[in-house]
Amino acid sequence: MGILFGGQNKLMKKTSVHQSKNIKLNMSRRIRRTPFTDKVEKLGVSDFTVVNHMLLPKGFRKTVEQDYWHLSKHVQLWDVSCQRQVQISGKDAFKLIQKLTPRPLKKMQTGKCFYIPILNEKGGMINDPVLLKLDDDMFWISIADSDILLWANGIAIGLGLDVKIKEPDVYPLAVQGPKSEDLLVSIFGEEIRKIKFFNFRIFDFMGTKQIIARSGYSKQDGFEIYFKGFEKYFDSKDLGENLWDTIWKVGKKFNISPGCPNLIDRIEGGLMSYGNDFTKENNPYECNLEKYCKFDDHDFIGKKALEKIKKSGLKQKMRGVMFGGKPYKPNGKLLPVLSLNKKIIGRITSGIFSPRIKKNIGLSMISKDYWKENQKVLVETLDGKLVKGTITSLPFPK
Ligand code: THG
Repeated sequence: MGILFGGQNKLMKKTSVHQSKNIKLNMSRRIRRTPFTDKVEKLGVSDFTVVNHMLLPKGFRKTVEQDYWHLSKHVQLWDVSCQRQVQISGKDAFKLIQKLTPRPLKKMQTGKCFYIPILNEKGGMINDPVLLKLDDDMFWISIADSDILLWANGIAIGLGLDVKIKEPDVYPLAVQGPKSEDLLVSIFGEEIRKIKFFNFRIFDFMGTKQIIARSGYSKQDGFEIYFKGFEKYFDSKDLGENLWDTIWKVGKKFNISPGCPNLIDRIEGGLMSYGNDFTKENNPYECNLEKYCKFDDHDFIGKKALEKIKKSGLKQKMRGVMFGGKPYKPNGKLLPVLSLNKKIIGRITSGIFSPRIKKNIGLSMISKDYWKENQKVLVETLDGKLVKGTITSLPFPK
């Protein structure tokens, strides 16, 4: 079990502390606000979390379920500025980025977004960002919650590469949901419809160039505006608030609401969260990311280790678990998953009741002998009861 669930056992004891109500997080300069934080506060944000040392709204005084139905029918505006960009430019920019990931990038064209694993030298996942190619010598890495700025800088120094690395003045704003396309067409014109999934185009906003991609941390249709501040003309907060207000005003006729990545939608869609569902203790195969790991073509950090892992085989893999019992309200505790003869075979790292599937659903690394679809399992719920469960593939079946 030590190998299987390294790191997570220790976590289990501590997590109940995270649930303590009435204890406030002390805000300081290290917990960065975004150009949109004032806006989400005015709209009644009820909780924040911190990602990449920056505030991320977690709720708006509605239930996750109300928010889920709204997202699936209308349009929402999310402050996902915490998806920080690591900008890598210069003569060796491509060389450095290709060194960071097992996914081949040779054929990547300007205007494309690629989901890429980033590994350490042991083949462990240290991030799963979206990479944007802005030009042959200019890339943004749109990171999950770990410090890739430092990692990339260290590697560039170590290899003596000719690159510039910085965190630009960019704050992604997600417009998600089935009405997001019509909403953005009303502001930026018909060209919005031409953006294909995981591609971006450049649009004008008040005389500034803004990147808009068709992407987002949701399985509904949606866009991400990589809002960029231009100090030359405005303070980035003024321009950002202007953009927010423009979307909000036009959004009214599309029934817009403020939102944030939705846990039900994310789990149903099988979108994993770095630091929650997987960590550096996990390799990309365990995370079902084998399609982004190619060996023939280039050298990358973690390559040797990954080859070894591939040869020796896997002990566990990320799976969906559907389970009964009372509608599960997540509280930070990891629910044990057991075989029918009561051996621990996994722990649910993200779980919630799905009103569409009408069952509890969760994500869990599952040990080898049990990870097949339709495998019957048991899940230990918060009150210590064992309930019946089934292993599913990801995303959860429609
Ligand atoms: N958007 C942007 N940056 C991000 C996220 C995001 N950085 C952090 C985090 N989210 C990265 N994680 C993911 C995980 C999955 C997806 C996007 C970001 C995703 N995957 C598609 C899927 O699984 O269907 C397709 C991937 C592909 O085709 O390459 O959308 O949300 N800017």
